[in-house]
Amino acid sequence: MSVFLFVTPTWDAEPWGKALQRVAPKLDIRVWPAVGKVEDITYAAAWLPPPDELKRFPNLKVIFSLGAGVDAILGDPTLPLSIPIVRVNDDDLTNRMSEYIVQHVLMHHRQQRRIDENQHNKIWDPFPQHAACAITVGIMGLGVLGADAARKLLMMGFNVVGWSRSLKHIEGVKSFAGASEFDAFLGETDILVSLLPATADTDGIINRALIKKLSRRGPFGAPILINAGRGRAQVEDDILACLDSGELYAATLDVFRKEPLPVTSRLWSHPRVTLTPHMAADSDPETICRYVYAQIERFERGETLVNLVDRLNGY
Ligand code: NDP
Ligand code: OXD
Repeated sequence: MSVFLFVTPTWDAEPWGKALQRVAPKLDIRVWPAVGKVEDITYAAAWLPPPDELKRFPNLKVIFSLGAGVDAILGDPTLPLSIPIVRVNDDDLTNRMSEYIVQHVLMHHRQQRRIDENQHNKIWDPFPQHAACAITVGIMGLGVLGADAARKLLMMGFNVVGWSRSLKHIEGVKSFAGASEFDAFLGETDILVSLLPATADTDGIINRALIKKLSRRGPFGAPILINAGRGRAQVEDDILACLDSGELYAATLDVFRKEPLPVTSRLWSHPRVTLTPHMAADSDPETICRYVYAQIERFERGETLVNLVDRLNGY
């Protein structure tokens, strides 16, 4: 008998439980912390689980991350290595992320903040606009989300380059890979988009040294940063210092080292920062529950799980 547990301390689990029950009416579904007997639990789906929680279930067969990022789950060092972790790879979430990336690239490109300020001050100023092809968007993390955003930005007319650990072949996108090609990638990038996972290798990668290596040939004379990957990749004091000095023209940040972002952070009020509260790409309960249950059915038929997390690489 399979028993499924949702562990989502920061989310309202009710819509998730209801959605899974619609998909799998006979499944015994429990919602943390009302776990019942720990031996019963065979599958768990988690978002920001409390440390040490998932190791409590001796019969746990698979863990499903309710997001594409798995750093919060992998951050628990007590998690048994033998339990496979499946992450979200789903068109709905991917489309939402691409919407966010396209929206913010366009927002900077079309100088929407300046237009809003002019409207606020009742200033009629049809300032000149440049073409999308005058800008190169560089995407760090050319995985599921980065590749989709790259294709959609190409359709808008931007030049697109990408950087990942392994070389990618996406039509129209110049691809760079690994540490040896990082500086060349940065040197071509006017708008840097980070869709990197949080791992030991990406921790603090968006720092002043990186920002200094970005292109200054773009129409704004200084680069722009969009981070919708993970906050741990950014050094927030460096970003603020670069915005103050003009080394960075502007930034859109969806993710932060500490979430919620403390009210004392200067990022809240910096005139060149657009800030969103980790909402670039929501996970939709109905869609994700269908995805999760389809994987459970595969697993119970003895087939392989897909979109497994590589525990060694950390994503
Ligand atoms: P993927 O695993 O498909 O892609 C990750 C990409 O990052 C891969 O291209 C990988 O390279 C690259 N990468 C990882 N480590 C390095 C490194 N050290 N150097 C260079 N490249 C590296 O993940 P997704 O695209 O599905 O998601 C990306 C991230 O987006 C998630 O991990 C999550 O943190 C974040 N996210 C944020 C959301 C939000 O609402 N803000 C919503 C959903 C996700 P390679 O291909 O060679 O392995
Ligand atoms: C995710 C997220 O990883 O929403 O899916 O951040």
